This record gives sequence, C-alpha cells and structure tokens, in this order.
Amino acid sequence: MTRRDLLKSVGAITAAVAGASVSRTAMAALPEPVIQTSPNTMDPLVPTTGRPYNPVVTLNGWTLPWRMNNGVKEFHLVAEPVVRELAPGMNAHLWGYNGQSPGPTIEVVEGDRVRIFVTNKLPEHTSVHWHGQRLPNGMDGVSGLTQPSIKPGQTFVYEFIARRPGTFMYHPHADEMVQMAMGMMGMWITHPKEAHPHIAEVDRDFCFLLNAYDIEPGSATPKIMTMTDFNLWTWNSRVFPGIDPLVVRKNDQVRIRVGNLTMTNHPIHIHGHEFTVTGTDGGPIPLSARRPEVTTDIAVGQMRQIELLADEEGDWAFHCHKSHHTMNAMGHDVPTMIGVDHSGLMQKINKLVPDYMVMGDRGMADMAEMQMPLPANTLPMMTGQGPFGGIEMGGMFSVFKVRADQAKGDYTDPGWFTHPKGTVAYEWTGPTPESHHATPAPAGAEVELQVKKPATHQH
Ligand SMILES: [Cu+2]
Repeated sequence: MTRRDLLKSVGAITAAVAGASVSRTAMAALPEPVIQTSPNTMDPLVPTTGRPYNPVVTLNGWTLPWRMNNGVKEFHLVAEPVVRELAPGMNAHLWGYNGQSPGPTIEVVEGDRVRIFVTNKLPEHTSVHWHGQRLPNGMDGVSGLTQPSIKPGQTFVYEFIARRPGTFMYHPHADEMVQMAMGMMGMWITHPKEAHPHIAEVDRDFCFLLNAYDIEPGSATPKIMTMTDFNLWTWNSRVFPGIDPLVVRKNDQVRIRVGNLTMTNHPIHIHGHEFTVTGTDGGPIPLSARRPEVTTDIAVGQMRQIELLADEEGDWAFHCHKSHHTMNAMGHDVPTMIGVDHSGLMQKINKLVPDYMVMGDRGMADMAEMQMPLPANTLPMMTGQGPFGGIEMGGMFSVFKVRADQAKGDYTDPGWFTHPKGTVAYEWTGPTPESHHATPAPAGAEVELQVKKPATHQH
C-alpha cells in the first residue's frame, strides 16, 4: 500500500459508549465520545456551529467534534489505553484519548465557553491540565493542588472561557512521568474571534506534538522510567516513514504549530525556505520581534508556531536537526567502526554466531539497505525509499511537498516531485585531479612525526 493510498483510506470515525462504570443517568447528559481508530491525517474539521474559522490539520491526527449546548461547546475526552501504529509494521501499546495517542486536537474560538467532560478508563487516576490557558485556578487540572484526581471510572467536568487566541496543549497533571511517557497529550487551538494584528490569515495550518518513547525492539509497551535515552522520536506518536508529508500548494501561506512534550529540546528545521516564528504558547509574537530562521529550537514544554510562504516547488525535508532523532529504535551503544577492516573476521564469527553482521565499517549508510532479521514489532533504524534510493531516515522526519498543481485545500499526497530537466545534482564523469593531501603513506614507509614539546616555565 503506498502512502498515497494510506492517506486516501480515511479511517472510520465511530461513536462508542464510555465505560459501564459511569452510571446511565450521568451518561444521558454526556455528549457521546467520538473515537478515532485510524492513524491517518484527517481532513480539517470545518465548524458547522459557532463562529467560523479556518481549521487546522493535525498531522496523523484529527480534531474532536463538539456538541453545542445552550451556547457552550461540549467535548468528551476519554482517557484510555490505546494501540497506536507508530509506522506500518510497529504497533505500540500506549495510553491516550478517544482511541489515539496523542488525543484529538481541540479547536475553539477566542471567547467560546467550553465544557470538557473527561472520563477515566485508565487503570489509575488522572487529570487534565490545559497548558497555557488563562482559566479559573480550579480548572487548571493539577491533581492534589487544584482538584482531586479523577479516579478510574469517574468523569470530571472542566469548564472555562477560551480567553486567549493561540496554540496550547493538554496533558495529565497526575502521575505525569508515567502518563506522558505512555502518550497522553493533545493539542488545543484557540482561533482569534476577529482579524488580529499579530495573527495572519493562512492557507494551510498544520499542528503536531513532539513526543518520544522507549520501546525495546520486539515489545510494544514503553519503558516509563526512561529519562533521556528514548529510542523512538515521534511526531504525534508516529515515526518516519509513518509521518504523513505536509502537502501544500505553491505560494500558499503556511502555518505549522509544533509543541514539545518530550524530555529534551528539538531544533526543527526546514529545507528550501525560510520561516518566521510567529508565536509561542505565550501568544503571538509582536511583528517587531520576529526574525527569519530555517531552524527553531523547541524546548521542553514549549510551543513554536512558524509561518512561511511556500514559494519553492519540490520535496523539501522537514525534520528535527538532532541526527539521532531522525533514526528509529536501536541501541546507541554501538562502537564507531569507520575505517576498521573486518575482512576475514566475519567468516570466523559467523561460524560461532550465524546472524552476526558487521556494522558501520564504511559509515552507517549500509544499515538502511541491510536485510538484517528484525525482531517482531519493530522498525528499521534508518529507512524510507525515495525516488533516488534510500532516504536513510527515521524518527522525526517528514517531507514538505510544494506543488503548483495541488488544488486549493487538497492534502492528498501528490507522490514524488518531478524535477525540471537539469536541476538535479549529477555525477561528474570527466577526469578528477589526484588529491595529495589525504594519500596514506605506503605500507612500511617511514612516517616522520614532528612533535612540538610544550615549553616549560619556571617561576
Ligand atoms: Cu529532536
């Protein structure tokens, strides 16, 4: 199945009734929770009630529908164990909301009164903190501090007015280390209620969360005690090549909102364009404080909103610039073998260990093409096939696809870019001058070493 087909096969949104532990009378007043089982990027949810706005596209995610009840937007989040496909070939047993990790994006308009029902179907208590919001203290979702925790089977109600336009996040503030390591988080977008001097109208508006997991190859549940050494660096709980491309039409004004709920910072980098950082979770950045960038670092607990004019056609890499974050699961305790000659050694080792493979004697690129037997339920470390060969990426990597012939509002993957004749790097086939610098000394030749001794000083 191609990625194009994947995008087209829109997953079914199914309504399901929440846990039997919630009493039927209570349920009668609750909006039915909407459950999403597909990891595909869903079309933006165009609002049919309330103030109109230009909806966002959640990368490999979706927006939670609401019910309008006497002018109040009512949402129903269900905290529950979920199975998330990180990329075709690997499913993770996570915790999330409404069938997915991360949970659905919540989209509202500045000034909206919002009521969110949160049902806990986890084996332990939880709460939801509305990161970045102005709200009454008792709605802030810090269990123990501003509310009792939501016990398994209980449903709590949060209600406040979305006072400030911007990009926010939600996540538990109860057994946080475990619950965030298990994938409990989501995005929240508050659109401005009218033209705002620091919030531009855009043609495409993407959002996603940076998250990370430590899942041992062959297993499915994250190790929740891991603090720094994660092995799966994800965007919305997906790794490349499971992350959908960001598809835009040439000359679209594009906004991308990226929140970081991992344990480390991520310098997010785009090729072929410059962007402007236009907002943080503190709000829109004044025009006078903006500057062009091609990489912006997103620290833990931060959101960065970037904007650009997509005026260069092509398939542009878009990724975290920490090179270990664009790789999939594999131990990092592999020694550097570049320059080590293994000839002869392989046969000897293979007599003892038949599956043994030498890694990295010419760099690690061989790994991308290697047919090493993988344990069940894991992914190659570096992978993805492009039109010119292996892309040798994993983790936090996607492709920003700019096309002149993409229809307005069409997010279908257009396939690989067709380069105009004469615009692709090519092999030089003429004579090459010999390099004198790096020629190694012939075997047995005397090597003259010039050592300069440090001067000794006596005082
Ligand atoms: Cu990173």
